[in-house]
Amino acid sequence: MVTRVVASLVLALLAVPIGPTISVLAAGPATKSQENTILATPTLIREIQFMLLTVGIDPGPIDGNAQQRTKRAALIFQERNGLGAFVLEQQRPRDETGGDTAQRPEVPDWKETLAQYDADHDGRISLAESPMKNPTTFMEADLNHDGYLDERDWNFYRARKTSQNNVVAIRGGGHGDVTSTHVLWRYRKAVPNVPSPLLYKGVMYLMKEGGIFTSVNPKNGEIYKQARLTGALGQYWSSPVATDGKIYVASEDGKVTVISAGEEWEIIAINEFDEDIFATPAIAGESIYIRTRGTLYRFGR
Ligand SMILES: [Ca+2]
Ligand SMILES: [Ca+2]
Repeated sequence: MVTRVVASLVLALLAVPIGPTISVLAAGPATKSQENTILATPTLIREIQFMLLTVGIDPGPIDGNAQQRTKRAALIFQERNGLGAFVLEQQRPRDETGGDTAQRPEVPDWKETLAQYDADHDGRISLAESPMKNPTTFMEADLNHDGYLDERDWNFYRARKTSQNNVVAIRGGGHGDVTSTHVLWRYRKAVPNVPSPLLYKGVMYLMKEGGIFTSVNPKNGEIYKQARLTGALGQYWSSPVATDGKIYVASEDGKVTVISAGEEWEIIAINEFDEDIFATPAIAGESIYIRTRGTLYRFGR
């Protein structure tokens, strides 16, 4: 029985296409020199979690989330079975909005869309006619929820899909369209999707997914320093915060990196938590609060 389960887990692990490295985790000793990643859907992760539990390696909750304990358990399993060390990662749904310059999708205008997809020529696009494979995408685009996409729906959808991620500095004041008069600068590379920029003591900081940290001159958008946070790569959802000359960034993998603030920032320390972190750390008085998936920590002097 156990042998069969082990064999099926081996198959499950090996059957998953191995994508390019999206993060290097230090979840266990076996991963230090490995950069390979298994991208898995929640269903497959749940399956793997269940099988890990069956063979006596605690994967944490059977919830389809590739969290720290699951990743670690998968590594232990691989190590025990001489499978190499592939880090388990959650396959994220494709981002439907915007992107860096090179990733922008092409979306035809309304006229072209009608010509291409309006099969019954009623001047609107039904779900069946639409090029959207995911019904949720269609429903989100259908702003007035009448079950059809009209020109207004499509123009919103198109604007959202083809929007370009950028940081824009805009001078205050002005009326109406101030694009040509008040836009001071734009910055387009390595722009974070979720984490907010941080402005601290005259320097702006950007925490980009993958672990790219950038200090920017807020006066002209020029980069002072851009580098990977070696040892704390991976996904970032929380925003950087700062106090007392130091910046704190928390990765999904549960690594909180302390960085010396300044144009030429440096990593001071990387602290590892056992659980995923999605929340931005909070600073209140002399305390820093860090919330992981299941625990709230307070650190003080
Ligand atoms: Ca139609
Ligand atoms: Ca509609």
